[in-house]
Amino acid sequence: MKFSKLGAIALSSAVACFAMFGSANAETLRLSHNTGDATTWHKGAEKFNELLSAATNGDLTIRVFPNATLSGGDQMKQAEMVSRGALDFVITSAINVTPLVPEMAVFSLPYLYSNYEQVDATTGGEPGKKMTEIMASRDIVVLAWGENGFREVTNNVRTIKSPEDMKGLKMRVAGPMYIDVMNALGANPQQMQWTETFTALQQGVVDGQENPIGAVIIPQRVYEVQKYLTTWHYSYDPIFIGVSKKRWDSFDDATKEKVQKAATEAMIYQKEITRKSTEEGIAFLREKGMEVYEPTAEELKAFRDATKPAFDTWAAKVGDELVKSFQDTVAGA
Ligand code: X2X
Repeated sequence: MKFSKLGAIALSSAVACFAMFGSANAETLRLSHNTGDATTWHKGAEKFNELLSAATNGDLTIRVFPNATLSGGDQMKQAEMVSRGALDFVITSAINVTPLVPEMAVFSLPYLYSNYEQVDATTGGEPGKKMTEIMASRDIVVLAWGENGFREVTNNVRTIKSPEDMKGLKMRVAGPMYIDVMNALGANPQQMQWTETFTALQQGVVDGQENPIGAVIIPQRVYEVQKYLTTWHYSYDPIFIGVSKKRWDSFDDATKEKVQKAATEAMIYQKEITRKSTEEGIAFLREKGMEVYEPTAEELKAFRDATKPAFDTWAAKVGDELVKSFQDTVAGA
């Protein structure tokens, strides 16, 4: 029988329908992160969605929720929600996971790293693999490492050139390890959600904060409420795309492969734009009126020495073996 005209119309409208609405299996998964929608974290998340939607012909899309809204604004709670399967995906940084997985503090131990080569040697090598295993044992599947970056200190009181300059400053910090670091420097640390920090700086509730230039300080316009920045590179903070084990186990092998590939590529992109923005960042911040101080090697050593007690406290919490594996890889990079 000849294919009827009516049949052809029915078929073409079915195709049109499919193109418009995707297949019957189309599913939207949720991704939470705890920075604003202009950051490189957010751009990385959107890239992940774009790549995954394309790879699955629209069967899987990711809805990105910035500012930790899905965990009621609590940036530390996101990891715990992913761990118990209440949230599909998360992009967050190491320090935010430490209440659940203390070992994650290894990355951000003060002055563990001096440069990106050392960072990449750990995230791309055995130490990164080991951390992925530890996270998987807490039901968070780390798909790829990205970058928050080297955290630099800003404040409204004075130029920071030495540990003495930190004395008495009221500093907003993200997590428990940074409280110990700030205490070692004689500052007055206060743990606060990132989403509340801009206002706190503006109103003088705190004098300063510390965050990476490219990923956070520039896109979240910290320069509008802070005068002094010192590039002390005291702590490196990676981010990652993580998926709940529950969700991951629900994917068939072909889907897992697509999710993995999209995450890997999205974080490569995110790292690239973060490093570029950081590189151009100091000039940009000076243009915006910030006073940027770049410490000498000797001045950096004074910060390193002063923060050693916090390093030791947290190295003990993380476990000597893990710390040593990071240090060995750093030394060989
Ligand atoms: O809260 C911060 O400082 C931020 C955005 O860098 C983290 O999530 C650790």
